[in-house]
Amino acid sequence: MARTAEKSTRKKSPRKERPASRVNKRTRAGGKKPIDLYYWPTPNGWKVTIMLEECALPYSMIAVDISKGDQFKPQFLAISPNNRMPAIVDHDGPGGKPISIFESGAILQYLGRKTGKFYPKDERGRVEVDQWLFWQMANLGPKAGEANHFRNYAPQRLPNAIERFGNEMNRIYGVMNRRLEDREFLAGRYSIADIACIGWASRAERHGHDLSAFANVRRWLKTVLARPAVKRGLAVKVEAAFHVDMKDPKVLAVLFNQRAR
Ligand SMILES: N[C@@H](CCC(=O)N[C@@H](CS)C(=O)NCC(=O)O)C(=O)O
Repeated sequence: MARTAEKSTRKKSPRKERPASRVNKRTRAGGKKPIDLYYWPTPNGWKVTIMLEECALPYSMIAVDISKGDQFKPQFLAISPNNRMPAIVDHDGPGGKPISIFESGAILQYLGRKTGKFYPKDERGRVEVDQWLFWQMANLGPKAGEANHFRNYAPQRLPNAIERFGNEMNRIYGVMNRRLEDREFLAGRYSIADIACIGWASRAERHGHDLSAFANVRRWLKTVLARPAVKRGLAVKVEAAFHVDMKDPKVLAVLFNQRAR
């Protein structure tokens, strides 16, 4: 099982999760530095914690407090120029040299290639996975984000936006439900395409999306949530995230008033 530790991009952040020193001991003993994971506990972050746990790769978690603007710090932007987490640095990248990666889909593909797990090597199998991974990246994730925004955080209630993204979520879960009609997982076998969807689907009801009409999605969700690595991935917490007040104007300004800098 992989160990996690919270580092922080802020200098004096409290470290309530497992301390980095435990990871460093392991590093000295194992000879390899753990992967640095830049993370905040959200569905996009969980894609990577789940994959790291599934692959039993050691990693060191570095909290990116997106409610306070850590995502705009130069040292983070050097790794993730789109000012979004997750991102990773693999110190044991190609040629034994470090590599940094942003965009959760690219991270999943990289880790799949690196470990040979949850990402088929044959072209047909890989195309199956890629289609559903990109489907998640372009549909389930962004549309759920907008649906959540207009339902829960927008300063004005905009019925048309709420309806538009609510309908999209219904359409998207309908697509997923049909796909899962005659197969256990999105690309046949459990893969990074499933891993990309878990965090979103696990929060669907909480975000106000009704899954009752989508029996195949619910069956799939039950199966994936029963996996021990999925449980561990979803349980990677950051203490500071519990104290974010989504009504605080400063937090709303950081998250929802972004323009080119
Ligand atoms: N397409 C990106 C999306 C990542 C993303 O939207 N991350 C959010 C949290 S779930 C974030 O970092 N937000 C910071 C911000 O909005 O400034 C990926 O999949 O990696």
